[in-house]
Amino acid sequence: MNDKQLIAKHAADQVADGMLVGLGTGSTANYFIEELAHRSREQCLKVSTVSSSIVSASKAQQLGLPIMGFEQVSHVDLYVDGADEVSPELTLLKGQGADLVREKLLATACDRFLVLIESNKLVQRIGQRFPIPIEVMPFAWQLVKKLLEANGGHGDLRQNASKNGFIISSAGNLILDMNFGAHIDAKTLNETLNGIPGIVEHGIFYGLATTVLIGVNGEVEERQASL
Ligand code: DER
Repeated sequence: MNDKQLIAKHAADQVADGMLVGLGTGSTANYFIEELAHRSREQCLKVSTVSSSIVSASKAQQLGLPIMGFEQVSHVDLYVDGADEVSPELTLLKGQGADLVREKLLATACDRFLVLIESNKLVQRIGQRFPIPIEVMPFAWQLVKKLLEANGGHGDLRQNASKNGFIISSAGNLILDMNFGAHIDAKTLNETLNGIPGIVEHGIFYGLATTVLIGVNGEVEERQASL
């Protein structure tokens, strides 16, 4: 069992009968979906799920997990997802998968947000390894980019995999990947981005994670947010 599988299993063990579980997106979230499906099959665990993306919804469906439509859900017990960076204060950077709107909705609506990472995702500051993904209304991208530049950012629209156009999020928006350097902290940047019109969502998840499970060489380290 690799570290991602190990933390995914650890997370699946925290799911209780009757829970509505939010499913994340990405390779680590995929392992969690497999482990959850395994428990529901082998231990008759009764859960329903809501998914942060079409990709994870179809994986859950293939594995026989009951899925609810996003519009049917008003409360989520537990949301389990990966992250691209995690700071010492448990601020996250997400958005490499370009499904920010559903991910942040689930992270905000849930009772508990369990984040699964390998230790290489730990950083000293948000933005250390990746630019900040910023999802913008397509018609607003140039105006938003100017406002972000005025706040010390530089970057551009994210290209699609074939590099012949721009990536479109599942909510139909464009993604600006912006670097802000070390001089602006995640709390301030979160507040700045929350206040710019035309931004639909962004990748800083500030004060949202409840617990981070870190896979390190076959061991699971657990960090709790201090609230
Ligand atoms: O898209 C995201 O926000 C996720 O954090 C995702 O990028 C993490 O994926 P991974 O588990 O494959 O690293």
